[in-house]
Amino acid sequence: MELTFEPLKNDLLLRAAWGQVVERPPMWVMRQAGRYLPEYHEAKGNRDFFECCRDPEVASTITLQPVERYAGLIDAAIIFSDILVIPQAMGMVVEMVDKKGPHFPAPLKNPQDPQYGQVLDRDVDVGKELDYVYKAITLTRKKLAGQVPLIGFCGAPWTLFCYMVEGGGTKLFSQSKTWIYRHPEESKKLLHKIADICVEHLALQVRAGAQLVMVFESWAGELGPSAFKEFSEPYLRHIAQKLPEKLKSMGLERVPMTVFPKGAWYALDSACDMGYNVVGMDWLRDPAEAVKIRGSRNIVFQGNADPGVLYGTKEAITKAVEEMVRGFWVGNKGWIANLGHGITPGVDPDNLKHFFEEVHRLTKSS
Ligand code: 1CP
Repeated sequence: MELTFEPLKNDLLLRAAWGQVVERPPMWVMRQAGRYLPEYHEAKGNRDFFECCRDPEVASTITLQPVERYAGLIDAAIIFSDILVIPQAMGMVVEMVDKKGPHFPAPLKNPQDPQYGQVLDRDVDVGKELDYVYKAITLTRKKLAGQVPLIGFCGAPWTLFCYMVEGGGTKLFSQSKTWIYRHPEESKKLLHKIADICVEHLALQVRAGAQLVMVFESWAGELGPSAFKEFSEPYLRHIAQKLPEKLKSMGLERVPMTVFPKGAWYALDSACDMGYNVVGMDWLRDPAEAVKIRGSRNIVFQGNADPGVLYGTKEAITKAVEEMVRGFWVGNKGWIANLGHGITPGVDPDNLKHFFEEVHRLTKSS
């Protein structure tokens, strides 16, 4: 059964993501609903992060904040949730420690850890475990009333695997590397299990009202080219292949799919052939070079200014936008303007406004 919502007044993001010629590039930024916004802190109060995710009213309010603040400039909303809801649905405890980030009190130590078997054997009822995400999406679609499309997302298997074995953020990735280089087969079993849950979670987000889905492979760049081929790419491909099949079986239309293999600059060429419509890119890649690598393929790029430029002057921001426009904006298609990673805490929200205005100014007449 397909839910119905008010028709979109601004469908620029969806047209661009399908590879169509558009009047200007759509714009949004990763982590746009978050800590740099004073209204985010106000809405969150002293509530726990995951408590906010689980409350559809709060989650939808926070999702809408950047859409309201940047009305007329921003072309998408992204549901306020987190990639770590999947490990939670798989039975793991994840806490969000203020100012520190995610913490798993009991990460998966090794394949002999009884928890590893339990996580693998568990029959996860995603619809039940993550029902609050779908409720938040449906409520957000209603509140958006067609202003802009709503993006759903999940973490990619390799990135989620890292959190599940490290127990939180890490610089060394020592546990993740121990797993893949000592226990490759056991690692792959877990990656496969996560990938199937990703498909299910994305499909249910689409059923609830998500109009584009994005897969965040934030730790792709921790893998070298051959390890990426072995431990990340197969699972990204699995998601891109299975999601449309799953949607079809549920009687739902396809939605555009984005993959963001952060840091895996060597994999750009193969990322263009993984079955996604949009490939997200960090700031280590020159836009014009990326366009050359893409060649004639009908793939859309998303990115890629250094998020740190928003700490800079207005002139520095303008220069960063000019570089993107020069490299990415060819033939009025193939680009969704964004940063190369999430917007960071401490950025002045007016600098993001300037970023959006400059994209607008530099592309509207071309
Ligand atoms: O506007 C949005 O994008 C909001 C939705 C959103 C998304 C897409 C949040 C809210 N998190 C994410 C994805 C996410 N979460 C990623 C992938 C994108 C990326 O690479 O940045 C990752 C790696 C996480 C894990 C996570 N959650 C971290 C990173 C920790 C680390 O290892 O460096 C952190 C700090 C969080 C908490 C979180 N998630 C979202 C917000 C707004 C916050 C901050 C919570 C707070 O302190 O209030």
